[in-house]
Amino acid sequence: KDDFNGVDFYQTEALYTHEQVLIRDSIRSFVKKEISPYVEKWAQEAHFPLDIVPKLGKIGAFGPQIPESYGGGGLDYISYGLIMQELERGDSGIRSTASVQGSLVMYPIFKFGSEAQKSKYLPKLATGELLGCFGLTEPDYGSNPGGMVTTFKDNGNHYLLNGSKMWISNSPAADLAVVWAKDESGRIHGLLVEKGTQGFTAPEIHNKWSLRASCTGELVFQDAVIPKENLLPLKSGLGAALMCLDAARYGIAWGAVGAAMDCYETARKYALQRMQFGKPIAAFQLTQKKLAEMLTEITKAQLLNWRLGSLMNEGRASSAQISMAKRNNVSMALEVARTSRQILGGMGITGEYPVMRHMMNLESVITYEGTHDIHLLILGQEITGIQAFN
Ligand code: TGC
Ligand code: FAD
Repeated sequence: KDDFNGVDFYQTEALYTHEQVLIRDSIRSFVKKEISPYVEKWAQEAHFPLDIVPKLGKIGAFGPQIPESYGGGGLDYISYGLIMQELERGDSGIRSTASVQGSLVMYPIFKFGSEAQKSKYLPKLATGELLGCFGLTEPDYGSNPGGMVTTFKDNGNHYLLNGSKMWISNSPAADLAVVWAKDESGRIHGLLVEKGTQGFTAPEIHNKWSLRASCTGELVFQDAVIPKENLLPLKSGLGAALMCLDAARYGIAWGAVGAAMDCYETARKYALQRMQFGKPIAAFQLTQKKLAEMLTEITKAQLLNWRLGSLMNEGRASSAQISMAKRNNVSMALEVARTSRQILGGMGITGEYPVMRHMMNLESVITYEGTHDIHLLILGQEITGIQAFN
């Protein structure tokens, strides 16, 4: 039974408004009812539960920060963060589905799309009637997306798109892909590619040990026929794609804390029950050290998130601040998951407990949306003014 009741050593709840607490609690209840009872089975069977998509839409998990007039939740950034925290407390793959839909598909259409594109896609994406994906990474261009070789060219009344994208969350199940590709002059643009488009396929990537309850795939374009009205008209360049990443990375900074809280709580409860040498293992100093350090790191990450969320609400957060939070919190969560797994001993490797699943999921989370080291280099550039990527 999922009896999770939060981890809040520094009473951060007092920093939230009444509405933010209500939103958090409603997502927490949703996770207990719709995710926790099933997620272990989904992960063990590498099953993406497509029917969760409209349910996520119904609870407002898609585009919470997008105005209500465009189908979003019209919420502030702390509410958005708390939604991601609670979803990832359930599973990083479920949070991924929500991150991609809201921050990587709805956000670029909202920010860079025409009114016709917004009214055609945003309401259906918000309810989960349509599922989207975001294609930036390519087989040979991961950390360096600016080098991408996917291109499109003018072919009369439409474009022809050629190339491929790799590691795309949701892609095999998606109805719509936001794809980043270069025009004939080498400028990057976003294009909306619908499922069923001639020359377009989205094969699934199998045999993942991570994010097994989320589907991941490729996007393959062979003279794919893209109507001209599907180009996102209001911004081009790599910066447009990176703006979407900022929105998603912010959500991940919160989500990772959710996974860490679940691992910590599981380890704390287990340590109090598990007897060795005639005592609960929680009575040993080494276990207490592990628990105390985990709680300290979770608390620091919660405060970092709250402050970052406040800056986001004021429109004052920088990309480097978002990078610091994504990098710190995901790395923290992975360390908490590994330590929790040790506290659980052999039981820690089984699906009886959520810890190993979170740990394996977080290996993707520390890689996608910019790897741990790429975020360090973003911070290095911010500190020194010197770019050390190449
Ligand atoms: P660089 O020359 O630094 O920048 C190119 C242009 O972009 C502007 N810019 C930004 N704009 C908005 N937000 C940001 N965070 C920005 N960072 C840079 C920049 O000012 C410039 O503008 P302009 O007008 O001068 O052209 O670009 P670079 O090629 O040197 O690369 C910089 C680097 C390495 C930081 C960037 O490429 C990067 O972040 N790489 C990591 C790639 C990445 O994060 N990929 C994620 C793919 S999506 C994904 O993983 C989804 S997982 C989803 C899930 O399941 O949850
Ligand atoms: P590489 O870029 O090849 O990096 C390999 C290693 O080299 C890393 O440790 C990296 O830090 C290091 N490295 C690279 N460059 C430097 C440098 N300059 N200095 C120091 N070290 C460096 N992408 C999308 O577009 N959309 C998605 O929906 C999406 N979903 C994903 C889902 C999953 C499950 C996974 C695993 C990935 C997903 N990605 C997605 C791709 C993800 O963003 C990339 O995996 C990530 O950006 C890293 O790219 P790469 O895997 O090619 O690694």
